[in-house]
Parts: sequence; structure tokens; C-alpha cells
Amino acid sequence: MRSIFKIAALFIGVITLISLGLLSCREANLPPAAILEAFPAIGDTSITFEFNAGKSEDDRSYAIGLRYRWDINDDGVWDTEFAANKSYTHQFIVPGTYSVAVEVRDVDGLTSVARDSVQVFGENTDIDTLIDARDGTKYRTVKIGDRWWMAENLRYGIEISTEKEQTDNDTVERYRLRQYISDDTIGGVYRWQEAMNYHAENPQGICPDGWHLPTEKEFELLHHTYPYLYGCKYFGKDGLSNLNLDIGNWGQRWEDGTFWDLPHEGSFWSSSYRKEDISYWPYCLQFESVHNVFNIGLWDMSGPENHWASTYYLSVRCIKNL
Ligand SMILES: [Ca+2]
Ligand SMILES: [Ca+2]
Ligand SMILES: [Ca+2]
Repeated sequence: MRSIFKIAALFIGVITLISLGLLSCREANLPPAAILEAFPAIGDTSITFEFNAGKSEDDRSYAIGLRYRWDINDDGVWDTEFAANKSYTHQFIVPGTYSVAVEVRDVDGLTSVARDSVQVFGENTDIDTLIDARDGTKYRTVKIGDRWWMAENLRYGIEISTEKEQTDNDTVERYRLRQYISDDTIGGVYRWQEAMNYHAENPQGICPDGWHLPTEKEFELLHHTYPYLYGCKYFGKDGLSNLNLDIGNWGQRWEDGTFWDLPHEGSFWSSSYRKEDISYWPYCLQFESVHNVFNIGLWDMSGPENHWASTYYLSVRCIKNL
């Protein structure tokens, strides 16, 4: 009998050791790694944002076993029960910054929380009017950040035929591209030296007193304050910024006076340039929201008079001096 007890005790001991051994191989159960991603991070009152917790993971539970509960205003009070919904979508009616929290629960009841926030812009209502004292022309202006911009293209100067050249003759000359019956909305196009009033060092160019052609940095401020795709929408034609950058056009004039124009894409002169020997390389903003074009670049000067950007004709938007 004693040997039977011994064998039984040995058996139980081995089982216990195996169990302990197995347990010691097994790591502690961890709470899920909660991940919440908002898309887009910046947008406006016209779009639906998505908060997605689908990338949350757990050490033991498959994704299908995870449960989520939502605090859609991140006020510390859960607004839903735990459920399988791993995303939450919402359109925010009032501009502001909104934070959303999600708590993720694994099959063992362990939880963790993640949060993310979005910035929601509404329609820009900082709108004013600039009257150009030189000719009485009215321009809508809008405030973006702390700067006032012309929300229409400049149309200062005398309109001349594209067969004639814009020259340094004490008269500001502009072209109106032929598909536009009236230039009241589209404004003129100028070559850079005309836009700069033949003084590369004076950023006022042909802008009214107190205003100037934007510097490269001032264009960059628009470009980088807003994420690329959203910026295209926000600043484009009928965008909520009311800057209407799409209202633009540009063209290229050949030596024989023929003119090639490209409507519906805004390109705007900057007063900044790079100088190489006797060549000026002005910067410009290219903008076209349909194809998400939003670039600041040095203008390619492949013209015959390469000491100025002589062959390209762009729109001008003035920005108010600080
Ligand atoms: Ca777990
Ligand atoms: Ca809540
Ligand atoms: Ca001129």
C-alpha cells in the first residue's frame, strides 16, 4: 500500500511541477494596447471625421474579441456601453478642437484607454474691404491667422493686348486672358518685373500703399499651417477660408507676341527671389484645388531674357504689411 501512495504522491508531484512549469512559461495577461486615430486631423464643419480604434491589439485576445466603449466628448463620462464598434464618425457643427476617448477591453476584462483630437475650422468670417486709393477698385480681404490677404487678384494698371510687351515705362500694364469677358473677378496677369515695379528690393511692387507682394515665407505660412489636402480645399475656390486662391490664371508669352494661357490654375508672384549672377529666380505659389496642387517654387526661367523671369505672366495677391 505504501508504495501505491508513493507512486500517487510522485504522480501528483510531477503533475504539479508540470503545471507550475507551464504556468511559469506563461506571461502575465496584459491589458490591450489601445490605439485611436482620427482622420483627418484637421478639417472643417462640412466634413465627417472618423475616429478609428481598429489598430488596437491585445496579447491574448484576437481583434474580434475586443470591445470598445466611447467617450465622444472626452469629459470622463462614457457615452456608450462596451460593444464591437471600433470606430466613431461625427460631423462637428461648431469650429473648435475636439477630443474623443475610447476604452478597449480584452476577453479577460482588462482595459486601456486611448484618445485623439481633431481641429475643426468653420467659415472664415474675418472679411473686410480694401479700396485701392489709386483707382478706387474694391477688393475683398480676409484675415488668415494674423495676416490680411487680398481675396481677389490684383487688377491694377492699364490693360494692354498680349501682342504688346509689358515694359519699364512708368505705366503698370496687365494682360487679361482672352477667355474672360470681364476682368472684375479674375484680375490681370503680370510678368514678375512689372509686378515688382522694376524694383526687386521693394516688395510693395504694384500693390497699394501698406500692402506688398507676399514673401516666400508668407506663402509658406499658408502652406504649412494647414495640412496639404485640407489646405487645398480650405483656400480654394469657394473654400471656407474665403481666400479663393483658385481664381487665377497664368500664361506664357513668346517673343513673337503669341500668348499661351492656362486658366483655372492660380499662380501668384512672390516678392522673394534667388539671384544667380545676373539672373533673378522669383518664387511663386502654384495653387489648384481640383488636383491638389499647392506648391511654392522657384519659377522656371527658360526665357530668352533670363536676367528676369521675362516670359511668364502670373496673378498678384497682395498681403497687408505688419
Ligand atoms: Ca490581454
Ligand atoms: Ca462623454
Ligand atoms: Ca510697365
